[in-house]
Amino acid sequence: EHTIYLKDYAPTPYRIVSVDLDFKIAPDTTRVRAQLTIEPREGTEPGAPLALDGEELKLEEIAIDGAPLVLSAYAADATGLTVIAPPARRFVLETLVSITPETNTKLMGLYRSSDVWCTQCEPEGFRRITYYLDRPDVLATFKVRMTADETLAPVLLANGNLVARGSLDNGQHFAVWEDPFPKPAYLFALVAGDLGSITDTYTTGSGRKVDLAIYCAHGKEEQCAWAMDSLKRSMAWDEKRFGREYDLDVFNIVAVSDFNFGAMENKGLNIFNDRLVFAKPETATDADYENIERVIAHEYFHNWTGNRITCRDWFQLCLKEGLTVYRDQEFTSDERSRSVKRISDVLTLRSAQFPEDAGPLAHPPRPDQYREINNFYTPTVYEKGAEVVRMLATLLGEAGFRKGMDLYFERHDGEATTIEAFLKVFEDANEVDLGQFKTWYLEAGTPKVTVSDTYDAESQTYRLSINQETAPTPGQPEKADRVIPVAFGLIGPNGSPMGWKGVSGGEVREDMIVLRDKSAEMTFTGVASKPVPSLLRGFSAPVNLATNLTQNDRLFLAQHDSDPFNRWQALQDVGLALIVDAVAGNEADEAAILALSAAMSDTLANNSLDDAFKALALNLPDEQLVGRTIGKDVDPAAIHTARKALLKAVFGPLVDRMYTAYATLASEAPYAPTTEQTGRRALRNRLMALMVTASPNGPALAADQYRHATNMTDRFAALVAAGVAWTADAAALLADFRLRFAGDPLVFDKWLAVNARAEDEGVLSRIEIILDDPAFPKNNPNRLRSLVGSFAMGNPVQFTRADGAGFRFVTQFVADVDTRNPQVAARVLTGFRIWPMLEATRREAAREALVTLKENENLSRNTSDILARMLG
Ligand code: HT7
Ligand code: ZN
Repeated sequence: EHTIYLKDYAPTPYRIVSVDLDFKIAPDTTRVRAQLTIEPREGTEPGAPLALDGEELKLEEIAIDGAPLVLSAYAADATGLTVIAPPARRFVLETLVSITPETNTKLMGLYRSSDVWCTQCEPEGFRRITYYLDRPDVLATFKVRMTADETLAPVLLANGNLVARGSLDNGQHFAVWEDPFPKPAYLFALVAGDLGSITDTYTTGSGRKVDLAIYCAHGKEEQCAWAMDSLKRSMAWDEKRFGREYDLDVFNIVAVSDFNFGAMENKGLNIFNDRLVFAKPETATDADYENIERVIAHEYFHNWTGNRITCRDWFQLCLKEGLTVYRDQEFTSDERSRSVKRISDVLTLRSAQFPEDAGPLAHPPRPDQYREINNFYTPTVYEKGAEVVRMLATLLGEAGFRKGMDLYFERHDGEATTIEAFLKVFEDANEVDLGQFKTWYLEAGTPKVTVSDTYDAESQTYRLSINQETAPTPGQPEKADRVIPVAFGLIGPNGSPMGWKGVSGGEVREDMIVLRDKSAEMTFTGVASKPVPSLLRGFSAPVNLATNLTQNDRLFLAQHDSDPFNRWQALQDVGLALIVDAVAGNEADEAAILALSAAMSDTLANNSLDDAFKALALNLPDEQLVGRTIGKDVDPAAIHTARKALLKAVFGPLVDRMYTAYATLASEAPYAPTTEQTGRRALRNRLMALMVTASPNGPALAADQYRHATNMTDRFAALVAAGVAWTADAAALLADFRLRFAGDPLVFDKWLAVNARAEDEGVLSRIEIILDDPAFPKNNPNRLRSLVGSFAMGNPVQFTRADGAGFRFVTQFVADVDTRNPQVAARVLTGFRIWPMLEATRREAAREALVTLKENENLSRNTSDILARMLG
């Protein structure tokens, strides 16, 4: 199979200057007439062939400067169209193709979702609409004319500004849109359908009035209010924090029901998976509200980081994605609680990216080869990419980082550029050398940072030795040393921060060690008593940290650290060590369990901590994290048992206190997705979930909460607690939920996900019954991912059943879905990435399922690429 390498990058021999598209949209067949104004680049050999991309297109006409081409002047096949000897000057290539959006189940290119025609072009969908140089370094201005039946498609949208519209004969109408900003084809979008909308306006800092609209299925309009509110706050934030204003007269968002991803940042016309637009208190949870806010912001922020400045090639994907995730994280931190956001982001990083980086699919944030680019929209490109940008900000400081960003926007506006250019602006703006820093972009794997300390009372010196090690990853046996910012502080015996007189032996700033070598040994003088070090504050680098801290040291940090992230981390570390110990069969450290229980109790009672923080703290590390910590011969069932037992031991003694707090936290206030209310509900629901495990009365409490809930956050939390633990009421609650919200597909997704995550043995057969129902929507990515994706990613014990039934179910599902939607199939298959770490029986069962899938000769490139890498 064909591999594409970064080292082979070369500009195209021809440029496309401008594009004129004319869409005749109609059921069954849509015709696309394209007039591409093309010119040879300087240095192109006169008459060199012009190779355009094209897939599943039926070519009906082709002409250059108005003259039809003879058959021998071009060649068309399944991957594109070659004009054999084009003019050696500027010319207009005109093609007419027909396409069939109705049968497009891949959801790339132009397709039909619930009767609405819509597009998805990133990364390589535009070639399914017309013949084109479908790559991000070809930037052109687009003018789009669309014609459709006025009843079927009263709404006609494309990128940019509306320049004309009107009625035609036979019930047809048309609209013309023009986008003045040159853009790559992946940012093209079009929507045609019968849609409702809400509208608003936003005035930018410099006084430009922007018309805002969100389009959706009729009847859902009032569920778009939160998305609109989030959009306006995003626009204001990007002006304030990054000095970036919006640049067109309109900004449109469209919600569609069938979408392969979360959302898409098409210029002036963002298209969204409707699950990331619709919200009302009865059907959306606090987490849904926060997710909508985050993704609306993310897509909006792409207008500058992605659209105005785009990627030269797809190897540079994290140039726009990592940076834009960093920006959306900062937005949420500024709008809500910074420490809570940081903890949540690190939880996501550890549960999604760390396993990727430690397994067969590991790749650098900027890969240097790929077979299928769709398989690189990964947690590494997005979340680790954001961590790398965050480290830049940490190392350069807020002002230095902003100077670099300002220079980036100034220097590269209108360009398709690279990670090298991005790093260069920070070097130039701050007069620093980021040569070593670049390793973060080029190498895969999570470094392990090991720290140990010693104290000498007599000389009042304190020593920290620190070293880094990154294990080999596929294709990268050798690893270079990285620049690692380790934010830190020393804490004295009374719990207060502790200073020092002098330090030698390493690069130590006021509150940060910068490790550049394999190891460093730092000596702090004038340290009056033995401190406890608080290391990697705020998770200042995406690494695994190992220290010689004792359980007591950690409990001390949990109580005294001024850094909220490390307070949280310390409690998690105490729990982690206890679970790992239990799985290893060691005798329980009763003293540590009691101490952890007391620390949890103190956390609950501490009035200076906010509720959302407490909700995160009153927990034990998840089972997958425990598995990765153990690292090999992992038995997920044993981990599950050990974790459950520790939950009981730690929280059992606190049940009365938890119940009192639970009762006190109840609120009569009308639902609002505010930070204050969200935190309160998060803590109350966390306590409820803990009681389901730790108290005999827990299951009844959950059932009671489910029945009396007045919003989806509380109702769903109870359903999850009961459903995942598969309590005696679980089946009845699920049945009620299904009926109560019948007809709402997004609530159906919630129901599917709970079904998929149930921990009991019966879960797999119940999933099969759901999936085999002829009424189950077999082509909708949201439904498929909620059911099967949740099973493969969110039910570690049953997915990895020792008899292999979980593995076989998923590979059979992948083989089936792959024939219709390869992107969904390939993504679900990544659930197998943990297989090499499993104990022998499970490992062999997983391998067998994967090998059987590989025997299927018709697999898509998406799925066969994941499969080949998975099997190594
Ligand atoms: N830039 C967008 C990526 C995306 C996408 C990728 C593959 C297939 C379908 C897709 N839809 C959207 C989304 C983002 O990161 O903002
Ligand atoms: Zn993005």
